[in-house]
Amino acid sequence: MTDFSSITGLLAEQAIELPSWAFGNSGTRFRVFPQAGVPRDPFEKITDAAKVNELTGLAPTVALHIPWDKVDDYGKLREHAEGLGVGLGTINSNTFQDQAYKLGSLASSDAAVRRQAIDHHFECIDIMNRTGSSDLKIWLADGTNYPGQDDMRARQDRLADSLGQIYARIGDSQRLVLEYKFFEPAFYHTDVPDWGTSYAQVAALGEKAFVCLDTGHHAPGTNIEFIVMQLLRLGKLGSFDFNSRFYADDDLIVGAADPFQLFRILVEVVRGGGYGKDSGVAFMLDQCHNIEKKIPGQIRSVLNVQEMTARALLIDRDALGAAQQAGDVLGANDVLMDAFYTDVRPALAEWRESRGLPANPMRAYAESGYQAKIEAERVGGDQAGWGA
Ligand code: PSV
Ligand code: MN
Ligand code: MN
Repeated sequence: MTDFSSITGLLAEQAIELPSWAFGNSGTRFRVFPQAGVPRDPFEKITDAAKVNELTGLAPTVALHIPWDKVDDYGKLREHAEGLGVGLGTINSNTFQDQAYKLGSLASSDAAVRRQAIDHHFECIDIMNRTGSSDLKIWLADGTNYPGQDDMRARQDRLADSLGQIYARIGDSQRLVLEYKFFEPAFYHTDVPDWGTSYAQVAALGEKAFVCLDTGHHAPGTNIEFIVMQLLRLGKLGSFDFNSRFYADDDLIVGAADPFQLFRILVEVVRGGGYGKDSGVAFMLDQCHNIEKKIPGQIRSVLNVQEMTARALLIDRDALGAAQQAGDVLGANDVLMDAFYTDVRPALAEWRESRGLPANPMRAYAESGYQAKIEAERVGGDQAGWGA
C-alpha cells in the first residue's frame, strides 16, 4: 500500500465547502427542533463555519442560499468572512418556496413565473459578483404529481430556454452547476431527475456549465461511483453535495450511513482526476443537523470526508492496475479493500498536529467553550429555511 507520508501533500489541498443552512435550525416536515445558540443572521452562520475551518483546516469557504442569506451589504459579509479566514462560496438559488412556484419555476408553463425565476437567478449572479463567488448552483423542485398534469417534453424545452437565459449572464470566471434529484417535492416526474438530464442540459449550455452530484439524490441501490466516473470522463462533474442517506434525501452526516459508498465514490474521484485544487470539482456538504449540534455535526462531516479521501489516496494504483490487467478478480478487490480497511485516524491526528491543528478537532471543539458561549449570547436563532 502507498505510504501515508506520500499522500499528505494531496491531503493538504483538500477544501470542503460548508452550507450556511447547516448552522440554522432545521427539521423534517413533521417538526423543527430549535436549538440554543444557533445563528441569528448570515454573519453568525459564517462565524460558526469559520470555527469548523479553524479546528480542521478543511473548510475554507461557505455556501450561501438566497434569499435565506440575503443581506444589505455583501461587501461587509465578505469582509466578515475574510476576517475570519474563510471566503464566500457557491450561491444557491431558491425557486421552491415562493407560492408562485407551486407548478414549477424555470420549467413552468406560465411565462410570468418563468420570468420571476429567471430574474431571481440574475439577482443571484449579481450577488456572486459582489461576493466573489464562482459557482451558481441551481436545484429545481420542478416536476408534476400526476400523469398528464403537464407536458413533460414542453417543460424540458422551457427549462432549456430558461437555463440559456441564465447562462448568458454567467461571467468568464463563473460556472453554472445544475443539480439533479429523482423525486421530491414532485412525486410523479421531476424535470431534472438524473445525471443524464442534467448532463444533456448543461452540455447544451456550454463549457461553463456542469453537473452537481448530490449523494442523497438517487434511487436506492444506484451505483453512484459509476456516475462519478462517467461525469469525470465527460469533463462535466462540477461539484458534489455530500451527505448520507438510509432511505430518501435524508441529508445525514456524510459517511454516516454508508462509509464504504463514500470510499468508492472517492476512489473514482481520485482515479478520474477529480481531486485537488486544480481539478475543477468542488466538494461541498449539503446537510442538516436536526437533532445533533450543528458545529460538531459539520466537524464530523469534514473529518469523514478527509478520512475516506486518505484511504482512497492510499490505494496502490500500480498493484491494482496489474491485478486488473491480469484478470485477477480477487487480487484486484484485495488491493482496494486493503486501503478501505486501513485505519488512517492515528496518522491523520499526528499530521494535523504537525500543522498546528488539534489532533482531535471534535474534542477540541467540545473543550473550547464555544458552544456554551454562543448559547449564552445568542437568543432567537434563525431558521435554516427548512421547515420554516
Ligand atoms: C433539496 O433536495 C436540496 O437538498 C438540494 O439538494 C439543494 O442542494 C439544497 O436543497 C439546497 O437548496
Ligand atoms: Mn443538494
Ligand atoms: Mn437534497
